Amino acid sequence: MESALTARDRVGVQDFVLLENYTSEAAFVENLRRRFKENLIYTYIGSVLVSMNPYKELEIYSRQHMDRYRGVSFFEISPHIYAVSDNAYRSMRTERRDQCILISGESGAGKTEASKKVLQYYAVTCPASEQVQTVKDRLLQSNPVLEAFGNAKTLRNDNSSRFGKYMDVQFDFRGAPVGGHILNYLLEKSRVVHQNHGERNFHIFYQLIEGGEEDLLRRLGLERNPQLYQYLVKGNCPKVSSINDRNEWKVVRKALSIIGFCEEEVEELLNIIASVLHLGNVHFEEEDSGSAAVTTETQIKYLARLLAVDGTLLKEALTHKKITAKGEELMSPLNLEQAASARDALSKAVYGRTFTWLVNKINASLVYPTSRSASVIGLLDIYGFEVFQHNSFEQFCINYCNEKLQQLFIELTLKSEQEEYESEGIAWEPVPFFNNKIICDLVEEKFRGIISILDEECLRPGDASDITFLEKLEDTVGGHPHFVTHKLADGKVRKVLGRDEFRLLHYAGEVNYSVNGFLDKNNDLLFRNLKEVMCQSENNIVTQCFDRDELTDKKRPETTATQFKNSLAKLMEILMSKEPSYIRCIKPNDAKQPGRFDEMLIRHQVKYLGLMENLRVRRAGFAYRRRYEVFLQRYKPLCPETWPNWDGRLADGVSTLVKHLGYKPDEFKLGRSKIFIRFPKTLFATEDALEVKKCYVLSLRVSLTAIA
Ligand code: AOV
Ligand code: MG
Repeated sequence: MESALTARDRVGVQDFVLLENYTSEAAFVENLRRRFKENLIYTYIGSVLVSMNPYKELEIYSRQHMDRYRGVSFFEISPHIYAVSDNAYRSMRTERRDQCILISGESGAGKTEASKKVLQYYAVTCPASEQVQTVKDRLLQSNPVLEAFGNAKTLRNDNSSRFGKYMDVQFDFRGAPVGGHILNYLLEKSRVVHQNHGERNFHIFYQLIEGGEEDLLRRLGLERNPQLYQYLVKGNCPKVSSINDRNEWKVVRKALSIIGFCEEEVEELLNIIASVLHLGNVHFEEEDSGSAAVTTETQIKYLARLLAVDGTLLKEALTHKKITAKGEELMSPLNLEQAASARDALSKAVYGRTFTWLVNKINASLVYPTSRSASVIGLLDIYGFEVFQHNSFEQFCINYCNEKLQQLFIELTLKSEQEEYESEGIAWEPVPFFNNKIICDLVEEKFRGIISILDEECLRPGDASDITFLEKLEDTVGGHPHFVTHKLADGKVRKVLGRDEFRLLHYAGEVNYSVNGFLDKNNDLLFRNLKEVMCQSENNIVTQCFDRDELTDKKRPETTATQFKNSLAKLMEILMSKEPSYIRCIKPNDAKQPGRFDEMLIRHQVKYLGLMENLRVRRAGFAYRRRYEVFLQRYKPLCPETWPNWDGRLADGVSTLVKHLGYKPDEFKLGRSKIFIRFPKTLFATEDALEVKKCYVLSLRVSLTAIA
């Protein structure tokens, strides 16, 4: 029999708090390496789950695996995402408290896959009735739909989420899922009209073109060749080896009907998707006067049909801007560049609003009027921190969102740890850590944060531009320790940064942002006459997306960044009101390859995710804590007074047990409901004693059988 110690040597420890050398980052990474080699992708830091992306299918998600984790205490069995899911579920049931599962990690680390595993676990293991089965199916099927419309291939991840998603799963008093609700955050709309080299547009476009039936494509006026569409060729990457667009198309079609889309709605939805491709192929030429004229009549014809709008009006709106001068409305012609950007603005608006419509539609299908939700488990899956060669407004928003999530992690892990010591009546030794609040403030602070300054430039009439925005940043936050531009204090220039760039020192690393496009993207304007045309559409989805009230509303809409900031603030409130569980995802290599353990990359993530501090906090006082009943149940065979049953108070039983085991006073503390054990070796010794005892009983049984 392999001794406990050699097994530990081979596969590492399943909880980092058991590491002898727990302050050593090298030991931490070595433990990850050992486990990763054995395909053990999950490891705990106390109750936090660290998950390594295996980049291959592992046989650990079967029904049997799910059953193994049901109702089992966290530390009794090897770490798994199902244990975290089950633990949250049980806390919700027993304590009647809303839960949330926060999944973080950089782009490609495995967040979306993790969130799907959690949802599957609930769908499979929770009690069901016929009606609940429909809810479960719809909850599950919302994923392929939203991924088709909201995910895309980037350089970091072939299936990268380009929107943030928070999903409430609602349970009734029996613990059956009875509904759900999704909140979506800032879709990366710019991808509709432009992709960087090696990247793609949203999956749905390729799925439709590759998988759409012949007569469907004919109706939509589409050819089965993505290369023919301007909006699909920018990244020069029509095919991805890990993606089968044709199969995905079938999956998405089926999912749409399970969610409850009727044929007409699917048709109207696809009309919109096709119209975006046609819009991309609308070209302009310059007339003698310098103004733009549409040269692609066929596209306009298709657009008029698919969007159910007046073609002539649309053509005019694409090349003119309505202005009001002295109470009179005038059509002022656009030049080539302006017309192209009006066209792209329309594409982005149409796609972005349709995406929001889709989320609302899914939400409506997840409401069951007859069922009452008792409590919820929220699942957060956002876009991960990302750095490219070229980073713009989108990366700025995405990375800011990750700062906020990290901030929440810091606050809640430290806070809850402190609270636990307090409520158990145990003295606490604080641990120093980097608090990224300073970076959140730099971005979001009122009046002098980056977003405020950006808004100010967006509102300022006159010569405001991306460059004046950068200058204003230099004036206002130039001295901030996490903000850098090419200007040095002594008037010299820093060569590594361009004149149109600023650098933020994020918790997860440095990112250089190019300010080009910041103002436009933040304003996100769509000319009024284009809106008017869309409001007259007879496509039901378009009508719901473009509300007439918008035309009469004189108030300036909030800027993109401010909307995002406010929605994140609301999200933080929602999350704070729930009991959190954490899944911290780590990406093992940049090549998306199985079996590759890139130490540098992993070390960096361990560092910025604050895992070492997390561990230190967990260990600062006591490495291990167990509820009295759990501790007693497991170790009572080791003491004649507690075996087979202890009738007295639990605390006294535990006290008797540890006295018998010879625990020294500095090795443990007894709280109100839990025993706290300072050193892992104490618990190891107790575990080993239990092992010996079991072996002894076993061998005794064997020899007795032999005698008989
Ligand atoms: P992300 O959500 O964290 O990135 P994903 O969850 O999309 O990352 O994972 C990226 C890819 O890694 C997936 O498409 C799978 O191929 C693989 N993968 C991840 N987790 C597992 C797993 N548990 N088992 C097998 N393969 C896995 V981003 O949305 O880009 O921030 O923005
Ligand atoms: Mg994702």
